[in-house]
Amino acid sequence: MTIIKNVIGRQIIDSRGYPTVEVDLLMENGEIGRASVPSGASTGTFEAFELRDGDQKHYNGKGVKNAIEYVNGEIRKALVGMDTNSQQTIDKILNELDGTKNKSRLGANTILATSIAAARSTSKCMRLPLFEYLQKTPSYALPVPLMNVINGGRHANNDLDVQEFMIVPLGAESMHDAIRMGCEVFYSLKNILENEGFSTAVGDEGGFAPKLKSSEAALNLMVNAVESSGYKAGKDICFALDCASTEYYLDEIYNLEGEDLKLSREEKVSYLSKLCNTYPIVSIEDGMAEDDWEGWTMLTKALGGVVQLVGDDLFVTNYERIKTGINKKCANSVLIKPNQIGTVSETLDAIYYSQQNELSCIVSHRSGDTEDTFISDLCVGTGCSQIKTGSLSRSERLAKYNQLIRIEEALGKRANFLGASAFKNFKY
Ligand code: 2PG
Ligand code: MG
Repeated sequence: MTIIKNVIGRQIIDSRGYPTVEVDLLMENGEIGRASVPSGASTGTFEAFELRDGDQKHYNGKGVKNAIEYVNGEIRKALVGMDTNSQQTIDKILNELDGTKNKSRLGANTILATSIAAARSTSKCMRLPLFEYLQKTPSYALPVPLMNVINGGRHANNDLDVQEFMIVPLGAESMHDAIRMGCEVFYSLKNILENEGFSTAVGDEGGFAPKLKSSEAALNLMVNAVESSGYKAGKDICFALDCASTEYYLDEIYNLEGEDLKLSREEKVSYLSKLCNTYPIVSIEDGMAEDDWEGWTMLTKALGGVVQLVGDDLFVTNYERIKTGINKKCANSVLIKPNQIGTVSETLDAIYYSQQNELSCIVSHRSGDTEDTFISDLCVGTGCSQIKTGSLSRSERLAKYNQLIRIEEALGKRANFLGASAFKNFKY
């Protein structure tokens, strides 16, 4: 029932206009499982390898024709006739075919697209919704969304050093209610920006990208937007940041050019503590750089009891790095990006290992993304308490929110929107 008849790879275009890999698995019973993969801009050094052609005459070197050749050649040969029923077996075959530690021969993009296509085809053949197929134990938890309404860093053409300023509608009653609240704040923020003479053009993740100079300026606008939508900042809606600190860390100094600040790791901890004391911030991602373990330990000691501290570039969805983080008492939460590690099975391993060790998990998109909604099903299926999938504009972001609305509808009365309980281990 779950036997692969054919494997077809093609080059499609992501939300930044860059090529990416899409794979169709055609099953013996006529079902098709399709998947396409995203791509980051502020990537961590320790992420699995993304294969690009490097041919400058073709999409400025960003093409993925070699990846597609692997799908239509080696991978097709290895997978046709295989049963996708065991995701682990499929992923093992793909990893063995690649033969490297960081998927540098076939590319994590090539492998992940195939791996997700296998999960999707199996769920279709089994007539199960994808989130249910991915479940280890029944979970009806719907995640709190972290919605990136102001874009900075590598995702926007402005001076904001912090990459993402997110609203967290933890006071909502349901997923669709959280999305409505997010949209309403997004409209208010647009009005405020217009009235104050700022641009309302959006960045890579669909949040506004005004030419602001400091984190405080962005957070002040967010407080205004929340309150003018009729919500209480700190009660109905809290805030989250992705500092993407690796991007401006050099020689043990955090260089916040937009704010004209050069901070030591101690000063960076104080900078973040001050923001947390002034604004209702419940979560800070990559507050320190990927190789500044000492800074991470320091930050966790200072804020770990009250704020969710999320490792993205630090952990790169990699079991080994998460384990190191636990030993060094760094962070208390893990960002989960399937393309950082490159297969569905290894993504599930990272999630379950983190959950067993009481680290919260946030499933995340990438700044270059497609209409694929796998992460929404992954998040619900694994009971991760939060999802990060951009702002309330740009269809590649909304596709994930819309899928969560459908999942909530399918679950009906069983659906349990986590709300504030997602942050129960922290100050909130
Ligand atoms: C991040 C991501 C997604 P990118 O840093 O968390 O928001 O950005 O995909 O560019 O790495
Ligand atoms: Mg990040």
